[in-house]
Amino acid sequence: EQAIKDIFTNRKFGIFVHWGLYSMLGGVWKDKKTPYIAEWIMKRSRIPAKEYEQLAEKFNPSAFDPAGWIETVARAGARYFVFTAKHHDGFAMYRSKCNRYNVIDASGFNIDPIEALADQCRKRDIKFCLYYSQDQDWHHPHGTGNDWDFDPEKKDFSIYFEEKVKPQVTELLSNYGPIGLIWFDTPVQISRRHSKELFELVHRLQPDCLVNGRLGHGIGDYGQTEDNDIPAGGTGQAWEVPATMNDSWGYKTHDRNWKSPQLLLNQLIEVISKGGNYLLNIGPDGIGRIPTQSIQSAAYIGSWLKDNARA
Ligand code: JFZ
Repeated sequence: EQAIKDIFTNRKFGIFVHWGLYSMLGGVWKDKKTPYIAEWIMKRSRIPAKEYEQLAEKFNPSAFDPAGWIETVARAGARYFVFTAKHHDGFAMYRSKCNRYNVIDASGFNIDPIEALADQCRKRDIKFCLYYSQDQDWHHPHGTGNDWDFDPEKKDFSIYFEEKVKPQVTELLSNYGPIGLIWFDTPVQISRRHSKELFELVHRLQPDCLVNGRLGHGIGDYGQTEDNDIPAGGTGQAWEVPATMNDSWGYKTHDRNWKSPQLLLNQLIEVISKGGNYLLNIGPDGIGRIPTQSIQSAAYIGSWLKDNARA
């Protein structure tokens, strides 16, 4: 109740960040530009896991600036922040002790982005939250979605769930202080029993951490609309609209279809006036730079809020 009240009554507006190995590709693999959302490039281009893994070795985001990123979030007037701890590619963007395929152990980079971002959020009273792909995992032999390296017939979701999902969600909820909400996504294979178990695990570790509506089987603490989709409202339930500034979540070099700052502000006002929360995405590039358009839109929204909305 308190948690719902905090994020869905008081905070209302969040910034989402999709950042991972896919950001290094910007939607381009071997000179071929993917027409799809850029964080899906491993699957769309059927990149062998062994080859995709090599991106980790080259991961060295010299422009990663946690204070600057959260400055942008604060400037936008956003009051919560959701970061991709692990997307469908299976790569953990934090120090994971239970799986070596993570930013500390598999790359030369020695900063834990989650630790750094959580610290910055705490300093500015921005609620720190995480995205975790609990079902699709294209790197784990038993995760969902990779049928070019691993035979789906031979998969056992429970193995992946026990050796990766539960331990990683446990780490994430144990090592970084209070987490406002955890954003699960694209339930496909996950059974009701597994969804329920994960829901209970989250609440056992952090009773105040909310679970979004994409864990699977209708389990969760609040509703999720389709991406960029704004419902009529009036349900009395907490709901959230995830939205992008262009047509991709992960950084995509050739996506120039940026929504104008005015349009994004209109969306935010429409969603919030109908009772929802607005979660607006930014996709920094592989070295950690936030696209100029995103910085400008964030500043535009924030200055309007400052002038027109009373806290
Ligand atoms: C998912 C992810 O596959 C995608 O990469 C991104 O992280 C996005 C935020 O979430 O994509 C979805 C999931 C659900 C819907 C649309 C895209 N939906 O319900 O319309």
